[in-house]
Amino acid sequence: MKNIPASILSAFPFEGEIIDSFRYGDGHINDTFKGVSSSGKEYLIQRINTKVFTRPVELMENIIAVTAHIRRQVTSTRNCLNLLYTKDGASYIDGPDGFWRVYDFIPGTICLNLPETPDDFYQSAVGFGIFQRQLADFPAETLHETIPDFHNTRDRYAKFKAAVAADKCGRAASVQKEIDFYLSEEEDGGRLVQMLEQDALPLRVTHNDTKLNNVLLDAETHKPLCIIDLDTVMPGLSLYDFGDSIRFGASTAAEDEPDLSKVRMSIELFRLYTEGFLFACGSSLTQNELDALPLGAKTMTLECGMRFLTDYLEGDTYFRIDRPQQNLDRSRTHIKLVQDMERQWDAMQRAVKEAAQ
Ligand code: ADP
Ligand code: GN1
Ligand code: MG
Repeated sequence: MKNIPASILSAFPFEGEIIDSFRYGDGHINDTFKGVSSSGKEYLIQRINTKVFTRPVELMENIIAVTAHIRRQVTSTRNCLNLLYTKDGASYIDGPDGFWRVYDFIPGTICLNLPETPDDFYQSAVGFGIFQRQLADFPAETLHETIPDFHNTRDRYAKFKAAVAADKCGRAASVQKEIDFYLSEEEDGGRLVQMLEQDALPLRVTHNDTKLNNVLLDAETHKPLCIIDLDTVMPGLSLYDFGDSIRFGASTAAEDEPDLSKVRMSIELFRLYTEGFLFACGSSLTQNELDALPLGAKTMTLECGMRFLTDYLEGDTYFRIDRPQQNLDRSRTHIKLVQDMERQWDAMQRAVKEAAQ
Protein backbone atom coordinates (compact mmCIF):
# COMPACT_ATOMS: atom_id res chain seq x y z
CA MET A 1 0.00 0.00 0.00
CA LYS A 2 1.81 3.14 -1.24
CA ASN A 3 -0.61 5.76 0.04
CA ILE A 4 -4.06 6.28 1.50
CA PRO A 5 -6.97 5.36 -0.82
CA ALA A 6 -9.52 8.09 -1.64
CA SER A 7 -12.31 5.95 -0.15
CA ILE A 8 -10.62 6.24 3.25
CA LEU A 9 -9.93 9.95 2.97
CA SER A 10 -13.59 10.63 2.21
CA ALA A 11 -14.92 8.45 5.04
CA PHE A 12 -13.41 10.36 7.98
CA PRO A 13 -14.43 13.89 9.01
CA PHE A 14 -10.96 15.44 8.86
CA GLU A 15 -10.74 19.10 9.84
CA GLY A 16 -10.27 20.55 6.35
CA GLU A 17 -8.89 18.32 3.60
CA ILE A 18 -5.85 16.04 3.70
CA ILE A 19 -3.40 17.90 1.48
CA ASP A 20 -0.31 15.78 2.15
CA SER A 21 0.24 12.21 3.30
CA PHE A 22 3.21 9.90 3.49
CA ARG A 23 4.36 6.66 5.08
CA TYR A 24 5.34 7.11 8.68
CA GLY A 25 7.29 5.25 11.38
CA ASP A 26 9.10 1.93 11.41
CA GLY A 27 6.41 -0.60 12.35
CA HIS A 28 6.81 -4.11 10.94
CA ILE A 29 3.14 -5.06 10.70
CA ASN A 30 0.62 -2.32 9.89
CA ASP A 31 0.77 0.34 7.16
CA THR A 32 1.09 3.70 8.86
CA PHE A 33 0.74 7.13 7.24
CA LYS A 34 0.80 10.68 8.47
CA GLY A 35 -1.84 12.94 6.96
CA VAL A 36 -1.62 16.73 7.06
CA SER A 37 -4.84 18.65 6.58
CA SER A 38 -5.47 22.08 5.07
CA SER A 39 -6.39 23.30 8.56
CA GLY A 40 -2.92 22.38 9.80
CA LYS A 41 -4.18 19.50 11.93
CA GLU A 42 -2.31 16.21 11.55
CA TYR A 43 -3.58 12.64 11.65
CA LEU A 44 -2.09 9.18 12.01
CA ILE A 45 -3.84 6.98 9.46
CA GLN A 46 -3.34 3.22 9.61
CA ARG A 47 -4.28 0.16 7.65
CA ILE A 48 -4.43 -2.85 9.95
CA ASN A 49 -2.67 -5.96 8.74
CA THR A 50 -5.59 -8.37 8.81
CA LYS A 51 -3.38 -11.36 8.01
CA VAL A 52 -1.79 -10.81 11.41
CA PHE A 53 -4.81 -9.38 13.24
CA THR A 54 -7.53 -11.66 11.96
CA ARG A 55 -10.24 -10.17 14.19
CA PRO A 56 -9.75 -6.43 13.73
CA VAL A 57 -13.20 -5.50 15.04
CA GLU A 58 -12.37 -7.12 18.40
CA LEU A 59 -9.00 -5.36 18.31
CA MET A 60 -10.78 -2.02 17.93
CA GLU A 61 -13.11 -2.88 20.82
CA ASN A 62 -10.05 -3.45 22.99
CA ILE A 63 -8.52 -0.13 21.96
CA ILE A 64 -11.73 1.81 22.62
CA ALA A 65 -12.02 0.29 26.09
CA VAL A 66 -8.36 0.68 27.01
CA THR A 67 -8.08 4.28 25.81
CA ALA A 68 -11.31 5.19 27.65
CA HIS A 69 -9.84 3.72 30.84
CA ILE A 70 -6.58 5.65 30.44
CA ARG A 71 -8.32 8.89 29.40
CA ARG A 72 -10.16 8.98 32.73
CA GLN A 73 -6.79 9.08 34.51
CA VAL A 74 -4.99 11.79 32.55
CA THR A 75 -5.47 15.52 32.11
CA SER A 76 -3.90 16.23 28.72
CA THR A 77 -5.03 15.02 25.27
CA ARG A 78 -1.34 14.32 24.61
CA ASN A 79 -1.38 11.51 27.19
CA CYS A 80 -3.82 9.20 25.45
CA LEU A 81 -4.50 7.98 21.91
CA ASN A 82 -7.67 9.48 20.47
CA LEU A 83 -9.55 7.75 17.64
CA LEU A 84 -11.29 9.79 14.96
CA TYR A 85 -14.69 8.27 14.24
CA THR A 86 -15.97 8.07 10.65
CA LYS A 87 -18.74 10.31 9.32
CA ASP A 88 -21.04 7.34 10.05
CA GLY A 89 -19.86 7.12 13.65
CA ALA A 90 -17.69 3.98 13.30
CA SER A 91 -14.21 3.56 14.76
CA TYR A 92 -12.90 2.01 11.53
CA ILE A 93 -13.59 1.50 7.83
CA ASP A 94 -13.60 -2.04 6.50
CA GLY A 95 -13.98 -2.26 2.74
CA PRO A 96 -12.31 -3.27 -0.52
CA ASP A 97 -9.32 -1.04 0.32
CA GLY A 98 -8.70 -2.76 3.63
CA PHE A 99 -9.32 -2.15 7.31
CA TRP A 100 -8.44 1.41 8.31
CA ARG A 101 -8.51 3.61 11.42
CA VAL A 102 -7.41 7.15 12.23
CA TYR A 103 -5.91 8.72 15.34
CA ASP A 104 -5.27 12.35 16.10
CA PHE A 105 -1.56 12.85 15.58
CA ILE A 106 -0.11 13.85 18.94
CA PRO A 107 1.87 17.00 18.16
CA GLY A 108 5.32 17.86 19.43
CA THR A 109 6.35 14.26 19.98
CA ILE A 110 9.21 12.05 18.92
CA CYS A 111 9.65 8.31 18.68
CA LEU A 112 13.08 6.69 18.84
CA ASN A 113 14.58 3.48 17.52
CA LEU A 114 17.70 3.90 19.61
CA PRO A 115 17.86 6.13 22.70
CA GLU A 116 19.62 9.42 21.93
CA THR A 117 20.79 9.55 25.53
CA PRO A 118 20.53 6.94 28.32
CA ASP A 119 17.88 9.13 29.96
CA ASP A 120 15.58 8.57 26.94
CA PHE A 121 15.55 4.89 27.79
CA TYR A 122 14.90 5.61 31.46
CA GLN A 123 11.97 7.83 30.47
CA SER A 124 10.53 5.13 28.21
CA ALA A 125 10.62 2.77 31.20
CA VAL A 126 8.71 5.29 33.27
CA GLY A 127 6.18 5.57 30.42
CA PHE A 128 5.61 1.83 30.19
CA GLY A 129 5.56 1.52 33.98
CA ILE A 130 2.85 4.18 34.23
CA PHE A 131 0.90 2.36 31.51
CA GLN A 132 1.12 -0.87 33.52
CA ARG A 133 -0.17 0.98 36.58
CA GLN A 134 -2.97 2.72 34.67
CA LEU A 135 -4.28 -0.65 33.53
CA ALA A 136 -3.78 -2.43 36.86
CA ASP A 137 -7.51 -2.22 37.63
CA PHE A 138 -8.73 -2.79 34.08
CA PRO A 139 -11.06 -5.83 33.92
CA ALA A 140 -8.80 -8.24 32.02
CA GLU A 141 -11.62 -10.70 31.29
CA THR A 142 -13.33 -8.10 29.06
CA LEU A 143 -10.36 -7.94 26.67
CA HIS A 144 -10.25 -9.99 23.48
CA GLU A 145 -7.09 -11.97 22.85
CA THR A 146 -6.10 -10.25 19.60
CA ILE A 147 -3.41 -12.84 18.80
CA PRO A 148 -3.84 -16.06 20.77
CA ASP A 149 -0.62 -17.47 22.27
CA PHE A 150 1.21 -14.29 21.29
CA HIS A 151 3.90 -14.70 23.96
CA ASN A 152 3.47 -18.40 24.59
CA THR A 153 7.13 -19.14 23.96
CA ARG A 154 6.52 -22.89 24.08
CA ASP A 155 4.02 -22.53 21.25
CA ARG A 156 6.49 -20.30 19.39
CA TYR A 157 9.01 -23.15 19.65
CA ALA A 158 6.50 -25.58 18.15
CA LYS A 159 5.92 -23.21 15.22
CA PHE A 160 9.66 -22.72 14.78
CA LYS A 161 10.30 -26.47 14.65
CA ALA A 162 7.49 -26.91 12.13
CA ALA A 163 9.07 -24.22 9.92
CA VAL A 164 12.47 -25.94 10.17
CA ALA A 165 10.94 -29.30 9.26
CA ALA A 166 8.94 -27.89 6.34
CA ASP A 167 11.90 -25.83 5.10
CA LYS A 168 9.59 -24.25 2.54
CA CYS A 169 12.24 -22.07 0.92
CA GLY A 170 15.18 -24.44 1.20
CA ARG A 171 16.95 -22.06 3.58
CA ALA A 172 17.38 -24.28 6.66
CA ALA A 173 20.76 -25.78 5.75
CA SER A 174 22.32 -22.34 5.37
CA VAL A 175 21.19 -21.27 8.87
CA GLN A 176 21.78 -24.51 10.78
CA LYS A 177 24.00 -22.74 13.32
CA GLU A 178 21.24 -20.25 14.15
CA ILE A 179 18.60 -23.01 14.30
CA ASP A 180 20.79 -25.02 16.68
CA PHE A 181 21.26 -22.03 18.94
CA TYR A 182 17.54 -21.42 19.39
CA LEU A 183 16.88 -25.14 19.91
CA SER A 184 19.59 -25.29 22.58
CA GLU A 185 17.75 -22.62 24.58
CA GLU A 186 14.33 -24.30 24.52
CA GLU A 187 14.27 -25.20 28.20
CA ASP A 188 14.93 -21.65 29.37
CA GLY A 189 12.55 -20.34 26.70
CA GLY A 190 9.67 -22.27 28.28
CA ARG A 191 10.28 -21.26 31.88
CA LEU A 192 7.93 -18.26 32.03
CA VAL A 193 5.08 -20.30 30.54
CA GLN A 194 5.76 -22.98 33.13
CA MET A 195 5.74 -20.44 35.98
CA LEU A 196 2.44 -19.05 34.69
CA GLU A 197 0.94 -22.55 34.60
CA GLN A 198 2.11 -23.12 38.16
CA ASP A 199 0.48 -19.83 39.25
CA ALA A 200 3.86 -18.48 40.28
CA LEU A 201 3.26 -15.31 38.23
CA PRO A 202 0.09 -13.18 38.05
CA LEU A 203 -1.73 -12.58 34.78
CA ARG A 204 -2.08 -8.83 34.18
CA VAL A 205 -3.24 -6.52 31.43
CA THR A 206 -0.08 -5.89 29.43
CA HIS A 207 0.95 -4.10 26.24
CA ASN A 208 3.00 -6.97 24.78
CA ASP A 209 4.93 -4.89 22.23
CA THR A 210 6.92 -2.45 24.35
CA LYS A 211 9.54 -1.33 21.87
CA LEU A 212 11.08 2.07 22.44
CA ASN A 213 9.32 3.29 19.29
CA ASN A 214 5.94 2.54 20.86
CA VAL A 215 6.24 5.36 23.38
CA LEU A 216 5.85 8.98 22.34
CA LEU A 217 8.28 11.32 24.08
CA ASP A 218 7.86 15.08 24.28
CA ALA A 219 10.08 16.50 21.51
CA GLU A 220 11.50 19.18 23.84
CA THR A 221 11.78 17.56 27.25
CA HIS A 222 12.01 13.89 26.13
CA LYS A 223 9.58 13.00 28.94
CA PRO A 224 7.12 10.14 28.21
CA LEU A 225 3.76 11.34 26.95
CA CYS A 226 1.78 8.49 25.53
CA ILE A 227 2.01 4.74 24.96
CA ILE A 228 0.92 3.83 21.42
CA ASP A 229 0.45 0.72 19.28
CA LEU A 230 -2.23 -0.82 21.47
CA ASP A 231 -3.11 -3.64 19.05
CA THR A 232 -1.59 -6.29 21.27
CA VAL A 233 -2.91 -5.13 24.65
CA MET A 234 -4.12 -8.38 26.20
CA PRO A 235 -3.81 -10.34 29.40
CA GLY A 236 -0.12 -11.23 29.79
CA LEU A 237 2.88 -11.12 32.12
CA SER A 238 4.62 -8.00 33.35
CA LEU A 239 7.80 -9.82 32.33
CA TYR A 240 6.73 -9.71 28.68
CA ASP A 241 6.56 -5.93 28.76
CA PHE A 242 9.76 -5.49 30.72
CA GLY A 243 11.58 -8.07 28.59
CA ASP A 244 10.51 -6.76 25.21
CA SER A 245 11.71 -3.27 26.12
CA ILE A 246 15.12 -4.64 27.05
CA ARG A 247 15.36 -6.75 23.90
CA PHE A 248 14.87 -3.70 21.70
CA GLY A 249 16.15 -0.75 23.68
CA ALA A 250 19.06 -2.05 25.75
CA SER A 251 20.85 -3.21 22.62
CA THR A 252 23.77 -1.07 21.51
CA ALA A 253 22.72 -1.48 17.87
CA ALA A 254 19.66 -1.59 15.65
CA GLU A 255 17.41 -4.64 15.68
CA ASP A 256 18.64 -5.62 12.20
CA GLU A 257 22.31 -4.58 12.46
CA PRO A 258 24.31 -6.85 10.11
CA ASP A 259 27.62 -6.16 11.88
CA LEU A 260 27.34 -8.24 15.04
CA SER A 261 30.46 -6.71 16.55
CA LYS A 262 28.29 -3.64 17.20
CA VAL A 263 25.61 -5.59 19.09
CA ARG A 264 25.75 -5.86 22.87
CA MET A 265 23.26 -5.81 25.70
CA SER A 266 24.22 -2.72 27.63
CA ILE A 267 24.12 -3.46 31.34
CA GLU A 268 23.96 0.30 31.98
CA LEU A 269 20.81 0.57 29.87
CA PHE A 270 19.40 -2.55 31.52
CA ARG A 271 19.97 -0.97 34.93
CA LEU A 272 18.41 2.33 33.90
CA TYR A 273 15.34 0.69 32.42
CA THR A 274 14.87 -1.44 35.54
CA GLU A 275 15.09 1.66 37.72
CA GLY A 276 12.56 3.58 35.63
CA PHE A 277 10.13 0.68 35.36
CA LEU A 278 10.25 -0.15 39.07
CA PHE A 279 10.00 3.53 39.98
CA ALA A 280 6.71 3.71 38.05
CA CYS A 281 5.13 0.34 38.88
CA GLY A 282 7.49 -1.64 41.10
CA SER A 283 5.30 -1.53 44.17
CA SER A 284 2.61 -3.50 42.35
CA LEU A 285 4.97 -6.33 41.32
CA THR A 286 5.32 -9.54 43.33
CA GLN A 287 8.69 -10.85 44.53
CA ASN A 288 8.53 -13.63 41.93
CA GLU A 289 8.01 -11.05 39.19
CA LEU A 290 10.94 -8.98 40.43
CA ASP A 291 13.18 -12.06 40.59
CA ALA A 292 12.17 -13.07 37.07
CA LEU A 293 12.93 -9.72 35.36
CA PRO A 294 16.26 -10.93 33.88
CA LEU A 295 14.50 -14.09 32.69
CA GLY A 296 11.82 -11.87 31.12
CA ALA A 297 14.51 -10.07 29.13
CA LYS A 298 16.13 -13.29 27.98
CA THR A 299 12.83 -15.00 27.12
CA MET A 300 11.51 -12.12 25.04
CA THR A 301 14.81 -11.81 23.18
CA LEU A 302 14.90 -15.53 22.46
CA GLU A 303 11.26 -15.58 21.42
CA CYS A 304 11.48 -12.59 19.10
CA GLY A 305 14.76 -13.75 17.54
CA MET A 306 13.22 -17.15 16.92
CA ARG A 307 10.14 -15.51 15.35
CA PHE A 308 12.43 -13.62 12.95
CA LEU A 309 14.20 -16.87 12.02
CA THR A 310 10.86 -18.66 11.59
CA ASP A 311 9.74 -15.93 9.22
CA TYR A 312 13.02 -16.15 7.29
CA LEU A 313 12.52 -19.91 6.90
CA GLU A 314 8.93 -19.38 5.77
CA GLY A 315 9.84 -16.81 3.12
CA ASP A 316 9.44 -13.47 4.97
CA THR A 317 5.68 -13.33 5.03
CA TYR A 318 5.06 -11.85 8.49
CA PHE A 319 7.51 -9.05 9.34
CA ARG A 320 7.94 -6.30 6.75
CA ILE A 321 11.42 -6.40 5.20
CA ASP A 322 13.18 -3.93 2.94
CA ARG A 323 16.12 -6.14 2.02
CA PRO A 324 16.49 -9.91 1.46
CA GLN A 325 18.28 -11.11 4.62
CA GLN A 326 16.79 -8.62 7.05
CA ASN A 327 14.90 -11.21 9.10
CA LEU A 328 18.02 -13.36 9.29
CA ASP A 329 20.04 -10.37 10.47
CA ARG A 330 17.34 -9.61 13.03
CA SER A 331 17.48 -13.16 14.34
CA ARG A 332 21.27 -13.02 14.55
CA THR A 333 21.35 -9.83 16.61
CA HIS A 334 19.02 -11.55 19.04
CA ILE A 335 21.36 -14.53 19.40
CA LYS A 336 24.15 -12.11 20.21
CA LEU A 337 21.95 -10.35 22.76
CA VAL A 338 20.94 -13.59 24.48
CA GLN A 339 24.60 -14.65 24.69
CA ASP A 340 25.48 -11.26 26.09
CA MET A 341 22.73 -11.52 28.69
CA GLU A 342 23.98 -14.94 29.78
CA ARG A 343 27.46 -13.51 30.16
CA GLN A 344 26.13 -10.65 32.32
CA TRP A 345 23.49 -12.65 34.21
CA ASP A 346 24.87 -11.96 37.68
CA ALA A 347 25.12 -8.25 36.96
CA MET A 348 21.52 -8.22 35.70
CA GLN A 349 20.29 -9.90 38.87
CA ARG A 350 22.29 -7.47 41.00
CA ALA A 351 20.85 -4.51 39.08
CA VAL A 352 17.31 -5.72 39.76
CA LYS A 353 18.01 -6.20 43.47
CA GLU A 354 19.50 -2.73 43.78
CA ALA A 355 16.67 -1.06 41.85
CA ALA A 356 14.04 -2.87 43.92
CA GLN A 357 15.43 -1.62 47.25
P1 ADP B 1 3.01 -0.20 13.96
O1 ADP B 1 1.99 -1.16 14.49
O2 ADP B 1 3.17 -0.30 12.51
O3 ADP B 1 4.28 -0.27 14.74
P2 ADP B 1 2.38 2.28 15.41
O4 ADP B 1 0.99 2.41 15.91
O5 ADP B 1 3.44 1.95 16.38
O6 ADP B 1 2.36 1.24 14.18
O7 ADP B 1 2.75 3.63 14.64
C1 ADP B 1 3.94 3.76 13.87
C2 ADP B 1 4.67 5.05 14.24
O8 ADP B 1 3.80 6.17 14.06
C3 ADP B 1 5.08 5.13 15.70
O9 ADP B 1 6.30 4.51 15.93
C4 ADP B 1 5.12 6.64 15.94
O10 ADP B 1 6.32 7.18 15.42
C5 ADP B 1 4.00 7.15 15.08
N1 ADP B 1 2.71 7.35 15.79
C6 ADP B 1 1.76 6.42 16.01
N2 ADP B 1 0.67 6.95 16.60
C7 ADP B 1 0.93 8.27 16.74
C8 ADP B 1 0.18 9.38 17.25
N3 ADP B 1 -1.08 9.23 17.68
N4 ADP B 1 0.75 10.60 17.25
C9 ADP B 1 2.02 10.76 16.77
N5 ADP B 1 2.77 9.76 16.26
C10 ADP B 1 2.24 8.52 16.23
C1 GN1 C 1 6.22 -6.21 15.52
O1 GN1 C 1 4.24 -3.77 14.80
P1 GN1 C 1 5.53 -3.60 15.50
O2 GN1 C 1 6.65 -3.29 14.57
O3 GN1 C 1 5.42 -2.61 16.66
C2 GN1 C 1 5.58 -7.39 16.24
C3 GN1 C 1 6.18 -7.53 17.63
C4 GN1 C 1 7.69 -7.73 17.53
C5 GN1 C 1 8.28 -6.56 16.77
C6 GN1 C 1 9.75 -6.75 16.53
C7 GN1 C 1 1.85 -7.85 16.11
O4 GN1 C 1 5.89 -5.02 16.21
O5 GN1 C 1 5.62 -8.66 18.30
O6 GN1 C 1 8.27 -7.80 18.81
O7 GN1 C 1 7.63 -6.39 15.48
N1 GN1 C 1 4.15 -7.18 16.33
C8 GN1 C 1 3.30 -8.18 16.03
O8 GN1 C 1 10.35 -5.54 16.27
O9 GN1 C 1 3.66 -9.31 15.72
MG1 MG D 1 4.77 0.36 16.66
